[in-house]
Amino acid sequence: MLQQVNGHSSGSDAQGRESLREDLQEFLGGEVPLHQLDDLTKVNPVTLETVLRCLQARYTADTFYTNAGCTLVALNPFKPVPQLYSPELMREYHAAPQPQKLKPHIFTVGEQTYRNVRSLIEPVNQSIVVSGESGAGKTWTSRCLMKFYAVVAASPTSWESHKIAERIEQRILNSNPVMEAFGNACTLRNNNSSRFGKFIQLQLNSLLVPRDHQMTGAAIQTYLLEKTRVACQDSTERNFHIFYQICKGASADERLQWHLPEGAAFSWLPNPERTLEEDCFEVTREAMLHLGIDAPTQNNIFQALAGLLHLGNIRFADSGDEAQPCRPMDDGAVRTSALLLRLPEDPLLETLRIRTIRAGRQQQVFRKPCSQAECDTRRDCLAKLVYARLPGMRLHPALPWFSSPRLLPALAPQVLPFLAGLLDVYGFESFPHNSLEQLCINYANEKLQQHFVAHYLRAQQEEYAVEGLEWSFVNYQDNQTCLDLIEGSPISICSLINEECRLNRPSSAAQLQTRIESALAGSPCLGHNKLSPEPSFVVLHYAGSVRYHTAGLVEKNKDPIPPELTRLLQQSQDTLLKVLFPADPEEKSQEEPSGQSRAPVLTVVSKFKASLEQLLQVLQATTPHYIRCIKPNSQGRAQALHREEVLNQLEACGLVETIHISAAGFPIRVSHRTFVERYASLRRLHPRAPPDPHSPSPDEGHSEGSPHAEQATLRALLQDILHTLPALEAATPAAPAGATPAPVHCGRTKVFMTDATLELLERGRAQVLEQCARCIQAGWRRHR
Ligand code: AD9
Ligand code: MG
Repeated sequence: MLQQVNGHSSGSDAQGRESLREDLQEFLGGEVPLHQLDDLTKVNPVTLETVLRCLQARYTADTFYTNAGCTLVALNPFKPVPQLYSPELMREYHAAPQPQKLKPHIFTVGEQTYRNVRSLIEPVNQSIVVSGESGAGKTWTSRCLMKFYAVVAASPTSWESHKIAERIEQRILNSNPVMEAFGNACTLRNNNSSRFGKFIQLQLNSLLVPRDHQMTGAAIQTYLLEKTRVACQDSTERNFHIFYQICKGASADERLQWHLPEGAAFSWLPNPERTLEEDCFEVTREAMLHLGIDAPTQNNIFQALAGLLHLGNIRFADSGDEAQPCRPMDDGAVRTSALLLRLPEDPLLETLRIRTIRAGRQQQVFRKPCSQAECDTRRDCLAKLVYARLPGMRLHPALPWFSSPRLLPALAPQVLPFLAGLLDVYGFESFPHNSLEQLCINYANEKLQQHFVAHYLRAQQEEYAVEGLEWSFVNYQDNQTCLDLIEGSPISICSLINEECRLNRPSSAAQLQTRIESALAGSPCLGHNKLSPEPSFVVLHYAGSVRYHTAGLVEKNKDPIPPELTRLLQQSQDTLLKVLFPADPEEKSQEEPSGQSRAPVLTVVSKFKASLEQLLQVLQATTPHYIRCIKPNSQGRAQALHREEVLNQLEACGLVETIHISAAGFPIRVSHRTFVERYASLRRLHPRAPPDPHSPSPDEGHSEGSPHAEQATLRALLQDILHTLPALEAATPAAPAGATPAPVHCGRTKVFMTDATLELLERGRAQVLEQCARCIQAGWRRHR
């Protein structure tokens, strides 16, 4: 069997290897059943297959969390597991002397983060990066961690700080349902898909006396809301939850007031018959109230949302004459939306249908009727403009720190504020049709993946230092090439799309495709674009390949806001819209300037890139903790783990690779004792020269039986065994020419080696056993 395993002979190598691994499972820690292996670095050897097998065994045993070195793997249970998130369990992890000794859990990560912040020797800002593909459980995980902090960090000593903590706890917990109602939607991949990224920073103040610390504030930074969804949804998906909530949850009076009769059809409300657990209007209202958004303001918000729904019903028909504006097909929709947004009806219609441009030396103002498509674009733009400013998504400007700043100075003299950040962004996604939104989402995921790999490598270097190993560089899969393709300089996908915006020239989707494909042809991450009916390009992301359609990409990247639209909203009589769109005191930029005098455009992509860089700077200044969410199946079914889907995710996120890196390319790690017990017999094969009588014996200077003496003896035996390796290698019958010597490192407590070294040792051991067996047989024969 070992000959096969050596890989020098047959095509059944893989099977041979596998069976050897199974045989060795016992020796390498296999006494522990797979489902009880808490840490994937203990799976021996670490391969995609063994990691998957371990995760599968644990999933079947309803164990959803597993450590993987400094990462926690979280399998989505797709079913309620309330006992896993109870306040009692939170307190248990919080109170444990060594929470890492408890079962792997997101609370271990939460507690570790909390303790690191609290460390008075060297407190460092911490962050938890939750990643995984769409629907894997990132938002769920972040929500539970916020609850955890609310429970464990809000145990203040004084009444005054108790009041602060209570307020913060309430606000933190209540921000979730509100942000999810306004920023999440049902997509093909997840019924509650986050359509924005969020980075929550909890301010934890270490009080020197007493040694305790409390949550004294929180800030939420949101990233790139997919606002196009307000006005444009795939027929199989839905708009943001909040629209369905108001339509389903409004009282009879409110229905009347908001013009939402039961059964009314709205073109921006696809799939209204589909009811989700997220459609809970009461929860959102209650949470808004806790956040300080009072009932009248809420009423204004919901009325504006209803106004947007009616706005979406406005359709235009071409007048047939370029000089004449398009006709609205339904006056009722115009009237109702104007009424609900408290806008003057005629200016609303005029703004949607007529463009004002300034041109010529005198900058004369011209009024140009819009085409039907332009009218639609302006209508959509108006909706996006309003939606993106509504409180709900924009919690941060209204409530920059949830705690009242007035209360903080009272604590100031003893306060050391540190931050624990929690990042939950939209997961990697690939749909049948992908546009700028997916490009940005996947770009963000590439950036986070790069941060993860870089950090992991660093962390491992530290571990080797502890084990006293000399660091030798391990190749790991870096996604820099893909990032270069997306954001690199001087030419990348982003730069090309931005250039199109800057030049402001008419260019077709097909031209953009050609430009990208010819300028970036050298990138190995630009996929082969097989014949596609629509202009597109393919990017080979770390998590899979995605085809991006180029139609509308440049326009979306410009995200132009015709100044007339803002001006129109400034005329609103609605108290909320008046605050959101204050009148411009200088009455500047009233008309759209002509093409030549256009100021440099700050594109969606460049804004997104800047905010990502800012985020990464924050992350780099923290000690990161990683939670990698895995989606067991794409149907959202409990107790179903689809091997292929999980394998893809494991492969994509480089989990196995990371575990390998964590073993510095030495996936086999055994304690000194285990190693000596198994391979001591090898010394018979190639005995070492007798020790120099003048050199000190291993246990010299230590009393017999002392831990030091035992350790020294072990080390001496270990060296003897390692000494046999070159001879074993030389005796390998078909060692490939120029094969590198079997690498092995002896750390302070463990021996680190590769698969190849393990095989070599095993072969030697088998030889010894064979020799022994022969001797015994010969002895028997002689005896008979
Ligand atoms: V996206 O990138 O925002 O599209 P997420 O955030 O990764 O995605 P989410 O947290 O929304 O996924 O989880 C998807 C669904 O899985 C949830 O709505 C729950 O129904 C389910 N889920 C996730 N984690 C758990 C859990 N720990 N226990 C039970 C869970 N159900
Ligand atoms: Mg989410």
